[in-house]
Amino acid sequence: MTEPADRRLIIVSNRVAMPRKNGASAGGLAVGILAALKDQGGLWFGWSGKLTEKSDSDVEVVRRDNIEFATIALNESDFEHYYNGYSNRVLWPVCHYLLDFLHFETEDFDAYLRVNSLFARKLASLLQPDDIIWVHDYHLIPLAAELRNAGIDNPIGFFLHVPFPTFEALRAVPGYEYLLRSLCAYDVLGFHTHRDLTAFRTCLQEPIVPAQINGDNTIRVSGGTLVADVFPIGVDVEEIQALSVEANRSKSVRRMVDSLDGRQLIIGVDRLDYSKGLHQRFLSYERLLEKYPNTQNNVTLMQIAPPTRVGVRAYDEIRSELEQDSGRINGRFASSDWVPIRYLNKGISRKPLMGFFRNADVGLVTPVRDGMNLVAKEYIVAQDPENPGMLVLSSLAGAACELTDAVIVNPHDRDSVADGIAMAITMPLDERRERHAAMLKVLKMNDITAWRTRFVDALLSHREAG
Ligand code: ADQ
Repeated sequence: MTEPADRRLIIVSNRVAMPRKNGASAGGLAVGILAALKDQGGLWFGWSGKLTEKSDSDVEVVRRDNIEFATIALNESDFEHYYNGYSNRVLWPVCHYLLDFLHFETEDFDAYLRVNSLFARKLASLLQPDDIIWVHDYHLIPLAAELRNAGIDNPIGFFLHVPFPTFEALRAVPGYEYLLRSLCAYDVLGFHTHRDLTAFRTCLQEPIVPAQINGDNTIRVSGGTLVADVFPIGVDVEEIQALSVEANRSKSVRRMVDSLDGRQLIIGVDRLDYSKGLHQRFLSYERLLEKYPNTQNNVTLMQIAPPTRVGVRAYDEIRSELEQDSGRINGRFASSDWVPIRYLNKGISRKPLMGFFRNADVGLVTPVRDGMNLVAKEYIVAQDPENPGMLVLSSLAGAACELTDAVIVNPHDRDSVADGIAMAITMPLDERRERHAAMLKVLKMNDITAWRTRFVDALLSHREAG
């Protein structure tokens, strides 16, 4: 067999994110993929971010160091229906168990199929026989089946960055039977946690997808055998540690620290998304200020949340809701020299971000549901091990399965979150050090390289065995 390092790794995702000069990329998938491709190199295929009136567009290929970026433009109307429609108004809310946000239109599903078939056609023209194909996320579930139809026999794996819903939630999705069958066309399926894997397995039911689930993580379906396993995504530990130390000396980070005037800093960093529990987070912070009056004028919450999916109504609404929340809480508690919430509605570059993490006494990560949550992991890695801050983490984030030494809270319970923050800001140094060391150990063992190599190895060994 050709060694994995000699075989070209092809990553496919909805959007290809070219590395930016300042390193700002507010999206876990892009951050994870770029870090995973950095060592091994390869080709990253997907949408360029450009829209066109044409139904077809040529592939543009650009090389940066050891990575080739191959992109296509998408038809404007197809994009609206495939991306904003079926992907983000159906699959995203259901995968996050937020069924109230589900909005289905047949034309959205049709466009989802059309775009997947376009992706397969364009990608097929770039492939070589030894390539290993790794498809990412819910936008591209039908891609393997489309590639197989086009005669592609290469190993194809799929990684889901969001949670996999239980059957009772999944069956609310029009087209779910088709999605399940499509998933079974992959050689390897990867999930963040055992909960997701179990949920997927329980969806394989007669008569939709008759399957035999074996003890070794293989599943026998009518078309053959696939592997479904847990591959929790990690972070680039060395890079984050180096950036956070470097950033700590930078002017922008020093200015931010000076402006706190000795107050403790609580930091939240999320894409502006209803799954991230930002409204509930602001209310929990308000609860902290009420319940623990000595925190008034002694803590500052800095929430960084750049808008995403602009134009999708639910996303526009959450933005104005948060503006109202922060305005009201600041109006209620602010004094002439203190503002309780600093709310930044924009992305910031990676380096100062890691510096902000290092100087924050609390990392507040309270999604109402999250596949993993890389911010939680980045926050831990960016800490000074001699005097680390403490992570307050939602039990509903995938990261809570690994980061069991964080202060775990229920994001729907304001008292639970407020008490968790109070506990974190008063935690003795010894306990903080111990908890931090335990979490860092887990993150070092399963860093971004381990994630990539485990997945690619699983893909290759499954094909060898088959
Ligand atoms: P996301 O939902 O985008 O990812 P997350 O895992 O937290 O969430 O990743 C966000 C990334 O973007 C982090 O690297 C963070 O530092 C960066 N980021 C966020 N806000 C930023 C800002 N304001 N400025 C700069 N950078 C910002 C999806 C899933 C997650 C899963 C990841 C990876 O929803 O559950 O963990 O993919 O699989």
